[in-house]
Amino acid sequence: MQKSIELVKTDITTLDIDAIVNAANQSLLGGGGVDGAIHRAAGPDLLAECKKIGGCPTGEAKITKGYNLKAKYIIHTVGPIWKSGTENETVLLRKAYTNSLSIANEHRIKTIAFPNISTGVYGFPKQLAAEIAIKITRAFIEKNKYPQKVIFVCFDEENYNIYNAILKNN
Ligand code: AR6
Repeated sequence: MQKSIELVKTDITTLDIDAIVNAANQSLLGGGGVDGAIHRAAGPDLLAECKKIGGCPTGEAKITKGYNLKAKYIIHTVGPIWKSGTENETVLLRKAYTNSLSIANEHRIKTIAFPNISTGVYGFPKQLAAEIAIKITRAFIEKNKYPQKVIFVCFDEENYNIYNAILKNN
């Protein structure tokens, strides 16, 4: 199957696809932003499953069911908190994308959507985060059978314009 990358501006919880990625925190017990939206839409059974997992280190990823979402799975990853740029932030963001994609590959997930990990409360510079997300994803889907389609979901205009420019220009 032809691999593809798409860009949309929407609420990630509304997507009817195999898996969505959550920009979680290390506790995996919910929070604000996209994490809060996903927990609200998936329902309380998600929190119960997350409690059993017992947390997730920064840069790692864990999979749960999607519960009330249309998406069958949720891949929870923890992006880095941007501090000064000298605390391994870029390495950790690359790991968050790579580990999420690896879980999708293991579970033979065909279609997956990513939010703009770390670019909200965690303060990672948006342009740099988008370059990392796109570069890692392009390389991964070229080398692996799954996922076959990756959707980058932007919630704010600024991120949407940044992704659009990068995806168009190379
Ligand atoms: N659909 C898609 N994207 C969204 C949605 C949504 N419904 N809501 C927000 N975004 P953030 P982080 C975008 O702050 O920076 C949480 O409290 C948002 O515009 O959700 O990784 C966690 O529990 C932004 O571009 O995640 C952690 O404590 C992007 O999602 C912490 O925030 C990420 O913003 C993680 O911070």
